[in-house]
Formats: sequence, C-alpha cells, structure tokens
Amino acid sequence: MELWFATTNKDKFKEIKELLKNLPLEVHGAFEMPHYSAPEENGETFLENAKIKARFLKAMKPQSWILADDSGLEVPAMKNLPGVHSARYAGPRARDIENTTKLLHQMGLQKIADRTALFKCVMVLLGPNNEEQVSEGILKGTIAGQAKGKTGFGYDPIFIPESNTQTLAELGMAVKNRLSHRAQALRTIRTHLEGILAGV
Ligand code: ITT
Repeated sequence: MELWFATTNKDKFKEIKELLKNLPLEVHGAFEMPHYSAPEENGETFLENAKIKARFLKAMKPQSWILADDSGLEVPAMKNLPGVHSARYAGPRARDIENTTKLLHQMGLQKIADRTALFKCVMVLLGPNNEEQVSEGILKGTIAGQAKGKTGFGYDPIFIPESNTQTLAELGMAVKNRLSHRAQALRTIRTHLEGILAGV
C-alpha cells in the first residue's frame, strides 16, 4: 500500500518515515514528484491548512493514502505567535535561523518573562475512498535563552520540552519522536492504519 505525505519539508518527512517504520507501507513524500509545487496555505487554522495540503495531493494521487500535517509553535505571552505563520514568521521565504532569531529578539524587546510555549500538530489522513481521519498533538515546553543543538528543524534549537533541560535539537530525533506533537498526532493514525493493514 502506498502512502503519500503532503510535505516539501524533508526533515519533517524523515520524522514521519521513522514513525511509520515497520508498517507494510511504501511511504513517499510529495517532493519526490517531479513537478510538485505546494499549495498556498491560506487557512486560518492548522486544521484548515492540513486539509488544504491533503486534498491538493489527493487530487494528484487519488488511489493512494494521503497524509498531511500542519504544525507550528505558539507562545501564549506573545498572543500565540508565531502560530500558523511559524514557517514564514520572519518573511515569506525565511530560513529557520531567521525565524528563531526573530522570535528570540522579539521576546527580548518585549521583555517577555513567561517563556512558556507549545508545539501543535494537526494531521489529516485521507483514504482511497476519501474517508478522513483527523488527529492532533501538543508538546509543551519553554523557549530557551539562545539556540542550542544541531538536529531537527524549525524552532527545535530554541525549544526545551517540559521535564527536560536541553532543546529538541540537542535531544535528537529518537527522543523527539517519543515526545513530539507530530508523534502524538500520528499515534492515533498509525493505530487506524494498523487495523486496515491487518484487514480489521
Ligand atoms: P510543509 O507545509 O511542506 O509540510 P512546512 O515546514 O512549511 O512544510 P508547516 O506549514 O507545518 O510545514 O510549518 C510549520 C513550521 O512550524 C515549520 O516550518 C517550523 O518552522 C515550525 N515547526 C513545526 N513543527 C516543528 C517541529 O517539530 N520542530 C520545529 N519547528 C517546527
């Protein structure tokens, strides 16, 4: 069975591939398609954007299972920014380092004392008959004073998960994949897929 993940983010894809390993599934990323160009994420919520990505790829791969996620970081003391704009917080084509630097800078400028933050992930699975499964994951933590660590992507170097002293980028993918918002969202979907693959 083929499952296509509607992403252009290869680091996100690596996490998903690892989380789905040991299932009899051929997992592909949309970026493998030669002329794939991602749809505009103009939804106002993570759910709307995840559906936009899933439905867009479904139109190209109608017979396959399609998975999409939309995710981001929220800082409650900053009106939940960067939120759905996480990928483009420092501008339309911002690099990860520009987004993290801007966030640390803004928190400093605004003298934010409460550094609580959370990662959110909303995931959508579409089946061959367009059956839809939605699931969600949240990872609580705090924003570090400075970037640390080399693994992962996005805001990982400045995010310290609850009950830890190191950033996600220091902790590495194996630990991240036990804790993360994405891993939590995928848990329910993985169980659903296991049932289907076992013919339940
Ligand atoms: P696709 O839409 O192609 O999947 P993307 O990177 O644009 O790739 P999102 O729209 O879901 O993905 O944007 C999420 C942004 O939020 C992402 O670029 C990161 O900056 C941040 N983010 C989401 N999950 C993260 C994680 O696990 N670790 C660090 N940052 C994350």
